[in-house]
Amino acid sequence: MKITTLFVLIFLSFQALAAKVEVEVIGMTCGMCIESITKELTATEKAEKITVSLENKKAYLEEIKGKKISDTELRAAIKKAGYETGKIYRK
Ligand SMILES: [Cu+2]
Repeated sequence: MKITTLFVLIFLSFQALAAKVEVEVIGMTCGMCIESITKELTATEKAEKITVSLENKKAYLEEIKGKKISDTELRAAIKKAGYETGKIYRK
Protein backbone atom coordinates (compact mmCIF):
# COMPACT_ATOMS: atom_id res chain seq x y z
CA MET A 1 0.00 0.00 0.00
CA LYS A 2 1.27 3.41 -0.94
CA ILE A 3 1.96 5.74 1.93
CA THR A 4 -0.37 8.40 0.51
CA THR A 5 -3.22 5.86 0.36
CA LEU A 6 -2.54 5.06 3.98
CA PHE A 7 -2.76 8.72 4.96
CA VAL A 8 -6.03 9.12 3.06
CA LEU A 9 -7.48 6.10 4.83
CA ILE A 10 -6.42 7.40 8.24
CA PHE A 11 -7.90 10.80 7.41
CA LEU A 12 -11.21 9.27 6.26
CA SER A 13 -11.59 7.07 9.32
CA PHE A 14 -10.87 10.08 11.52
CA GLN A 15 -13.54 12.09 9.70
CA ALA A 16 -16.06 9.28 10.18
CA LEU A 17 -15.74 9.49 13.95
CA ALA A 18 -18.37 11.94 15.09
CA ALA A 19 -17.26 14.03 18.03
CA LYS A 20 -19.43 13.22 21.00
CA VAL A 21 -20.10 15.91 23.54
CA GLU A 22 -21.62 15.79 27.01
CA VAL A 23 -22.68 18.98 28.75
CA GLU A 24 -23.67 19.25 32.39
CA VAL A 25 -26.86 21.27 32.70
CA ILE A 26 -27.89 22.91 35.96
CA GLY A 27 -31.49 23.36 37.04
CA MET A 28 -33.55 21.09 34.78
CA THR A 29 -36.74 19.80 36.36
CA CYS A 30 -39.11 18.44 33.72
CA GLY A 31 -39.89 17.51 30.15
CA MET A 32 -40.29 21.13 29.14
CA CYS A 33 -36.70 21.79 30.18
CA ILE A 34 -35.57 18.93 27.95
CA GLU A 35 -37.62 20.26 25.07
CA SER A 36 -36.29 23.81 25.23
CA ILE A 37 -32.67 22.68 25.56
CA THR A 38 -33.05 20.26 22.64
CA LYS A 39 -34.64 23.05 20.58
CA GLU A 40 -31.82 25.53 21.25
CA LEU A 41 -29.08 22.98 20.60
CA THR A 42 -30.79 22.00 17.34
CA ALA A 43 -30.96 25.69 16.36
CA THR A 44 -27.14 25.91 16.39
CA GLU A 45 -27.22 23.66 13.28
CA LYS A 46 -24.00 22.11 14.52
CA ALA A 47 -25.38 19.38 16.74
CA GLU A 48 -27.30 16.20 16.06
CA LYS A 49 -28.47 13.11 17.95
CA ILE A 50 -29.32 15.38 20.85
CA THR A 51 -30.61 13.75 23.98
CA VAL A 52 -31.09 15.29 27.39
CA SER A 53 -31.18 13.34 30.64
CA LEU A 54 -32.89 14.81 33.70
CA GLU A 55 -31.49 11.96 35.77
CA ASN A 56 -27.86 12.55 34.74
CA LYS A 57 -28.34 16.34 34.48
CA LYS A 58 -26.63 16.25 31.10
CA ALA A 59 -27.21 17.00 27.45
CA TYR A 60 -25.66 14.56 24.98
CA LEU A 61 -24.99 15.37 21.36
CA GLU A 62 -22.80 14.72 18.38
CA GLU A 63 -21.25 17.40 16.23
CA ILE A 64 -22.67 17.39 12.72
CA LYS A 65 -20.03 16.04 10.34
CA GLY A 66 -17.60 18.76 9.30
CA LYS A 67 -18.81 21.20 11.95
CA LYS A 68 -17.35 22.24 15.27
CA ILE A 69 -19.40 23.53 18.13
CA SER A 70 -17.37 25.42 20.70
CA ASP A 71 -17.89 25.38 24.46
CA THR A 72 -19.01 29.02 24.20
CA GLU A 73 -21.64 28.12 21.60
CA LEU A 74 -22.88 25.21 23.70
CA ARG A 75 -23.12 27.36 26.82
CA ALA A 76 -24.87 30.16 24.89
CA ALA A 77 -27.48 27.78 23.44
CA ILE A 78 -28.27 26.28 26.83
CA LYS A 79 -28.29 29.72 28.45
CA LYS A 80 -30.82 30.82 25.81
CA ALA A 81 -33.05 27.95 26.94
CA GLY A 82 -32.68 29.32 30.48
CA TYR A 83 -30.09 27.05 32.06
CA GLU A 84 -26.56 27.25 33.34
CA THR A 85 -23.92 24.75 32.33
CA GLY A 86 -21.28 22.85 34.25
CA LYS A 87 -18.47 20.85 32.79
CA ILE A 88 -18.26 19.95 29.12
CA TYR A 89 -16.80 16.59 28.14
CA ARG A 90 -15.63 15.72 24.63
CA LYS A 91 -14.94 12.23 23.38
CU1 LIG B 1 -38.88 21.96 33.11
